Amino acid sequence: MKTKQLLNVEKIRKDFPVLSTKINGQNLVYLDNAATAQKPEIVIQSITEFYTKYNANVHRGIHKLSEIATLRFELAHKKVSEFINADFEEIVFTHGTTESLNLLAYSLGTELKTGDEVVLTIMEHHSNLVPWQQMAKKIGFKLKFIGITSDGKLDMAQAKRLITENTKIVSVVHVSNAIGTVTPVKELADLAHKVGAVIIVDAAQSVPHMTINVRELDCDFLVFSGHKMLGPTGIGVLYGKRKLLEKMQPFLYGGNMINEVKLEDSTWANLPWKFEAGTPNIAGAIGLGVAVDYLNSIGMKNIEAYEKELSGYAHEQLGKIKGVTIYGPKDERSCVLSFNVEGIHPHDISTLLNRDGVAIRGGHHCAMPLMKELDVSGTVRASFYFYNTFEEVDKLVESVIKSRKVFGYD
Ligand code: C6P
Repeated sequence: MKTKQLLNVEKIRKDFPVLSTKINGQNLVYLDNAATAQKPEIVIQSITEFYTKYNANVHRGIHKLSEIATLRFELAHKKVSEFINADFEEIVFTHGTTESLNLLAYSLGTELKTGDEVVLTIMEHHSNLVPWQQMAKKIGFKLKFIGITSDGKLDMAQAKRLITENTKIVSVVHVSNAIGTVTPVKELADLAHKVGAVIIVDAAQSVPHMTINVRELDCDFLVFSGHKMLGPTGIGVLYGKRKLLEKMQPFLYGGNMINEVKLEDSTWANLPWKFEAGTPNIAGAIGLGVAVDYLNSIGMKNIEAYEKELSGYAHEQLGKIKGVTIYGPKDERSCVLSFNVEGIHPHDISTLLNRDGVAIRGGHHCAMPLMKELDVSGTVRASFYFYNTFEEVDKLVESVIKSRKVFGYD
């Protein structure tokens, strides 16, 4: 086992109440962080505090509680905007990545016409595929897909061929939730901009794990979910370049997003409120702001470096087990590790690992086209976060070896 520790993980783990849970009499080994991350005590407390001390609606009442709630809600916007180096007006709160992508597919897709092309990758999560399919059927634009190379990287040679004068939108996953591939977003942004297209980045699996600077990436839109980065469920983010958000039509209409309403027509509020119709998830937003504070206190650079070591170690150890195939690239990868054990279905591995208290995900990971490309029905996926330890990787490895024995393999 490696001893190098870039973070004081033992201390960090004390901040996460759920990590001391026992499963089947064993210590929980939580390796399903790509599905959702655990929450530190301060995030949980911030939500309780909102409901116990200053619960009120935002942007409406003149009373004291509403004033506090509004200030804290807007502070959460500010924290998130600074976290990715965006301006305050460029951050819209949604319910999550899925809603952000639906908003973009609808609002941008409506502006397209027959013959226009939208370029995706075959690695997309269903939430960056199905909305585009539906809009393509309605509007008549075409979908094109960038494939992957035999070593699991995005096929950039194909990307260069597919992004043409007909391309209006490029929408790509930053880190594959299914095989951990990191896509070269800046290079794709340059290709898209050269032909006058906009680029959308699904950053659900990157924002929690690495420093994201939207100005450096030069992406036009970037979306992510709060719950994968220590925040609560039901809160997510849509970043958009100000000039593009200003031009875009709202997706949802109603209270909070208007400037003036007459019987026959209405005008819209300023950014970002134009895209936040109705009562928002106030507690969720405040919790996300506190999650951002927590991540900053650890340092995204430290998180990235530690996770690289940890998942590298897992890659190396799992790779030594007979019958194990690991998917995705060896380098330029994130801390999502997808594998299969010859002769054993991913769901069976998940069940056996659960007996040992090891929580992983088995299945298609909402990326069915990618599974088809890999010629598998699904994979076993261990996904790490900075509170995971090298001992937990050892436990995962032991448990996989044990599972093989249960199935009669030596
Ligand atoms: N992936 C996983 O186990 P929501 O559900 O809206 O918070 O996020 C959707 C989503 C979009 N893009 C990517 C790359 C994702 O990984 C996810 C969520 C989870 O992999 C649940 S399927």
